[in-house]
Amino acid sequence: MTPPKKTPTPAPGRPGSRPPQLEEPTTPDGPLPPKPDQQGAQPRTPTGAEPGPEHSTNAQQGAFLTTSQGARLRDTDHSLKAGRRGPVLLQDHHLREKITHFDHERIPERVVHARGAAAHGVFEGYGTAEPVCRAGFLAKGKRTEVFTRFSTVVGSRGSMDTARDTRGFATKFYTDEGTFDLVANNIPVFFIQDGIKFPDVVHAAKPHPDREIPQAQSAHDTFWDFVSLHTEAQHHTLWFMGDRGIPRSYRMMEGFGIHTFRLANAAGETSLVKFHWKPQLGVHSLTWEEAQLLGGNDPDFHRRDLADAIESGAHPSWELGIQVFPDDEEQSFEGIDLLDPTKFVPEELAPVQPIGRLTLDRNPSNYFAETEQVAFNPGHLVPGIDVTDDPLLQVRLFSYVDTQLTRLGGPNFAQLPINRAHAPVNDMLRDGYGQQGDHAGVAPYQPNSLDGGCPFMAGEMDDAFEDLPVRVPEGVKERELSATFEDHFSQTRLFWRSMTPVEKDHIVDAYSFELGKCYENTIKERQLQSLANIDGELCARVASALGLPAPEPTVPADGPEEGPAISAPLSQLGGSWPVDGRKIGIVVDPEADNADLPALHEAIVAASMTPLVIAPRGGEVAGVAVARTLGTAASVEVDALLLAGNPLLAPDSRPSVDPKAGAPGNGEVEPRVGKLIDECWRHAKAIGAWGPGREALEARTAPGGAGLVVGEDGESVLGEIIALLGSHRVWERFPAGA
Ligand code: HDE
Repeated sequence: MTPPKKTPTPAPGRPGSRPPQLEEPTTPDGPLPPKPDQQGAQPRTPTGAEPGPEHSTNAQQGAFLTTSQGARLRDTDHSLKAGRRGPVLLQDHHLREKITHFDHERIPERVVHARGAAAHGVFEGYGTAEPVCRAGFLAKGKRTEVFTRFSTVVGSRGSMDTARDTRGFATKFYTDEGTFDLVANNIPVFFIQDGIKFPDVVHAAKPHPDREIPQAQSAHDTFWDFVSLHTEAQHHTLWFMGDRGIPRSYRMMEGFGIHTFRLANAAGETSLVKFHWKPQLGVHSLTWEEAQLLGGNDPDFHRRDLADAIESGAHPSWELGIQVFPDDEEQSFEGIDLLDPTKFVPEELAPVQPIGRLTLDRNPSNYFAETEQVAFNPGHLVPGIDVTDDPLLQVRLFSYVDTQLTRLGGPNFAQLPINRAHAPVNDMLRDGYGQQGDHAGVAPYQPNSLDGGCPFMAGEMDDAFEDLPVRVPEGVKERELSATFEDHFSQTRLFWRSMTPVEKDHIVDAYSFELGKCYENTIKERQLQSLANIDGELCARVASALGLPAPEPTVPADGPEEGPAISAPLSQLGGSWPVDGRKIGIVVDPEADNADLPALHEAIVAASMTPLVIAPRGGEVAGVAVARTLGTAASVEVDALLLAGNPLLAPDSRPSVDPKAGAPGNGEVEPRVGKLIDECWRHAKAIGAWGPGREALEARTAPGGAGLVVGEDGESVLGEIIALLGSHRVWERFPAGA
């Protein structure tokens, strides 16, 4: 028999053959060192800023593409075939490995809080918590690495950032004594009082099960059906019908632990506390129209805002504070049941005492590895911090690990780099899917003698976590809540009454929109009954918008029995705040004299803000890069607008732009510039103008209108614009004013 003939190997470089062989830079003996970009230098950041410090050591080692077993590859573009035009061979390991892995790239999204954005940072303790808490990370000057993930609740992973919703604010503190997770929201009260109802409220808020619409919305029948049937949900709902449901930025949100927690000091004395995050930049929101426009214009608005701010060096920061209450048997304070998560404690009754500062200063280098795989759990506690019997918190203590077992594919997700404790871990947990550890020893059980008794139990002096010896209240087993949970309206009323006129207008508009999107009149009528029980004026205004009669209240319209009639910190208006990370649009006319533009650009950067130069076409104007053309610019992207020129005031001499935009005659404002001005005016943003920009401003706005700054040059206008930005918006421009 003659052996079969070998198919001749095609010569390198011939058309249709394998690509030419790459020349090896070195012939290494050991594993190749990581490439510069694998050591963390990522030149791929949008602004070319300095990259994050490290990548996981077990990813992307060496300079060559390899299989997952480390065999170097010469071709990843062609499958192995029986002849160039023949079938693909099953023996092609690289092909099968590449496709199989790809087939399994997606993991289940979070059942709630699926859409999020996160950042690394540092927490520095003030030492002021020492009298009530022994946790080491709160000690004066102690710095602890953290990872914070912000999220919407209802929408799925690809939904828009600016939906009206509650926001998650979860922080992982990698402390020396183990990881502490503060898994908080941007609203201090919750929909339900007992965790057993969580699936109900979430099913009601998620898209309808038949058509799977609407996405990331509460403006639909099932949500309002649930809310109107469960009066305990009214308080939380009012908060997110308010401006807090559409934050301007994750950087400008408060955070609340909601539940009451129990702290213990070094002497073992306990206190009850509520955790608060206070943003250095103040609490600010979008207008509803901005939120809706952004949904189409930039669905990633909050994600982009956080990453851009951190990358530009405007590192967002929050103060952590606590309200402290005595830990007595009642577990209530000034008539407020501290175990009821639908209640908050007004700051007038218990001031928020600062205990440390969080600063987010580094963007994740890989979204999936970090932001998607991070696993928070309110049960991750450290010595000195413990839970209470809040029936919502108690259920959460079960839910997080349970969901993560499915979401992260098994019980070893604590070994993922983002979830690894920074304290030494010696847990005797073994095996399971995705096990990363190569554990030594033969005795992962206690007690043992074969591993020398290791690991040891901590002694009294070894700073171990301690379950605080709290008295359990006596009673019989029953499916009931305490009678002190029954009042659902008085704090809801307190919130409404604490709003300024303009905030009340926004709330009325929000209810009118949301209920107006419902089909069932019975649901609207039932919700109006709850609004009547909150406040007559609120009910009458929403009823009028819906064209329905306003019902009479069925409960007395009292405020809370104790405490203030109005709580000032609930309103977002007032005060002046830093403008770090704000975006300033500058409309320029490339044909005009733009000699001052570089200096203006620099002045904006020096004020920790980002300038966006807007011109008819891309390229540069006076050496400054055009960030947006008139085709890509959107008013909702900027916090203030500067008009240095109006690009098409004299269209005859200008390069042609989109003909659909219309052709303005001499003296007319270019339509897209006009739209920018109109929207900024409507959204109560500061607008400044000089030179030919003044004509555009005067043509589109009321002369002498609030928040309009006209000057000789950009720099003089900028100063006033920054002052106006400090209060976020020109509130007087809304009909109700401040
Ligand atoms: Fe959550 N929640 N939750 N939650 N929650 C989750 O855990 C749950 C509640 C909060 O960025 C899930 O890993 C129950 C209150 C945040 O990864 C899940 C109840 C507060 C995040 C879960 C609540 C929160 C979650 C989904 C009622 C504010 C996002 C994925 C008893 C104090 C964390 C996951 C992140 C995520 C359950 C109520 C905050 C299913 C059962 C109240 C910020 O385990």
